[in-house]
Parts: sequence; C-alpha cells; structure tokens
Amino acid sequence: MKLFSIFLLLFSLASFAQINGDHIVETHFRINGKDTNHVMAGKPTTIEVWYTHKDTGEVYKDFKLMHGKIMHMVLIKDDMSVFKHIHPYHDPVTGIFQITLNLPLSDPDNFHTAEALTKGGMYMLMADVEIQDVGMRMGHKMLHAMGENPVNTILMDEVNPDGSITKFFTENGKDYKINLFMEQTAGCSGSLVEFRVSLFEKDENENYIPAQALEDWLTQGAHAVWVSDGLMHGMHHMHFAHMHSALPVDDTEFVFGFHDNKIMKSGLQRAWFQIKENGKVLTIPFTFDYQALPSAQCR
Ligand SMILES: [Cu+2]
Repeated sequence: MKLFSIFLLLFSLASFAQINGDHIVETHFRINGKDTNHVMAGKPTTIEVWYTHKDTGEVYKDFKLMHGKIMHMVLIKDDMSVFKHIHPYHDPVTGIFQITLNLPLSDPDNFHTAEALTKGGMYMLMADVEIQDVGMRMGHKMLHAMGENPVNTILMDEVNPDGSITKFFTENGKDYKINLFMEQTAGCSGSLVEFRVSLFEKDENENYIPAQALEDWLTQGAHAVWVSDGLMHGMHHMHFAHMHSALPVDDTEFVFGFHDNKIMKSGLQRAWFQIKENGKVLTIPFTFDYQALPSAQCR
C-alpha cells in the first residue's frame, strides 16, 4: 500500500506539470518543411517540433534530460501494428527538434528511424519533453501516410492457465523466451496496474536461462509503451501509458507500474517492451485483454 501511495503522489505531480505546461505552451510540428499531415510511406520524411509561449510567441530553448534524452518520440500506427521509439535532435540556437524518418542513422539510440514509416495509413506521432521551468509536455500529431496499407488484424496473445503470456522469438541470432504477468490493484482513484516481465535465452543445452547480458538503455532497465485499441479517438484523451523499470536485481523480473485512472480503455491492448540485451535493444510486443477495475471505496 505504501508503494501505491508513492505512485499516486508521483502521478499527481506528473499531471500537475503536464497541465501547467499545456496551459501556456503551444506545440508546433512541421513535416518536410510544411504545415501538413500528409506523408509518403517509405520516403524520407523530416519531422520538426518546437514549442512557443502562447502569449509572447517566444521559442523555448531549454529542456531537461529525461531518461538520457531531451526528447522521446513515439510513432504508433492506428491499428497498433507499428511502434517506433526515436530521439529527435535539438538545435539549441533555433530551439527546433528534428529527425528524418525512413533514413538509417548510425546513432544506436535511433535504430528505429531506418524503417519507421513504410506502410500507408494513419499514425500518431507523440513527442515528450520537459521544458525548463515549465514542466512536462506531450505533443502529438496525426500523420496520414499515402501508400500501400495492408489490413493488419492484431490477434490476442495466447494466455497461460495462470493468466501470464509467454512468447518465443529469435533476434540477433539468439533464441529468446519472454513472460508477461499483469496484476491490478484497486486504489481510491483508479487502480495500479503492474506488469512483470522476464526475459530468458536458450543456452547450448537448449534450456531457457535468464538473459545473461542485460544492460540499461537510456538510464532505465527497460522501457514500455502501452496503448488501448482506438488510441486515436479523441485527441485530448489518448489511451496511452509510458512506463519504465529497473534491471532485475535478485530475480529475473522487470517491474513496470502504471496508475490508471480512466486513461486506458477496456478491451484489446498492445504493449511494447524495450530491453537492451547483448548490446542490442529488443522491442517485444504483447497483445492482451484489459478490463479497468472500478475504484476501491475510500473515505
Ligand atoms: Cu526515448
């Protein structure tokens, strides 16, 4: 319960900063030098983002580091089939952040830019910053990509009898197994949702053992983004959660917590967990059902 109160406190502080930032800050996006929503799938696409004071028009130029970067950007397709996590570059002279999609970069923290937007369809672009003396700000822009848009039906992952989900995959020449367990605890306002994730690798005897070469990525043991189906319905109420975990200490578990107070929508969900193993960042999607708990009765 003590842990839960800390979560509630952190969450309230975060919301305050967010509201504060929203009040006076205007977020601007420019795509290929234009004020447009239209992009071409597979073509190099330059995204620019900057922030101005609503009344004075002054461009904000001072940002705080959050998890090793001053901006985190996430691109998610509306059918939840695509997830990209990238880090635009900041020009301190102009205050403009910039990154080009669909071009490979040697930056190991931008391995997702190379094939960021290869299919037609609708995408949500989200940019997270913390402006010095103002607070956190999440800006978003809907992109409409022209190009072939094959139908993707996202299927629910198979659930084990104990409610967990196990997936197997091969990446960078290694065979992995990953387990996900979700637990909900009702609180006075909303509930605490906890995800516990364990990563295993296959050893030479074909046995799965805890992943041997885990390391921090961007100051965190692991990163996760969780969205509900229909995340884009309503620009001001996005069903979106961003979570972090420390590296496992005594066991194999990464632990992610999120305080959900009518943010997520019951039904089909997708979460992407990003874990750095053996020098490479793995991005592992899970598709699952979630039913928001009613708040506990508190006085
Ligand atoms: Cu990031």
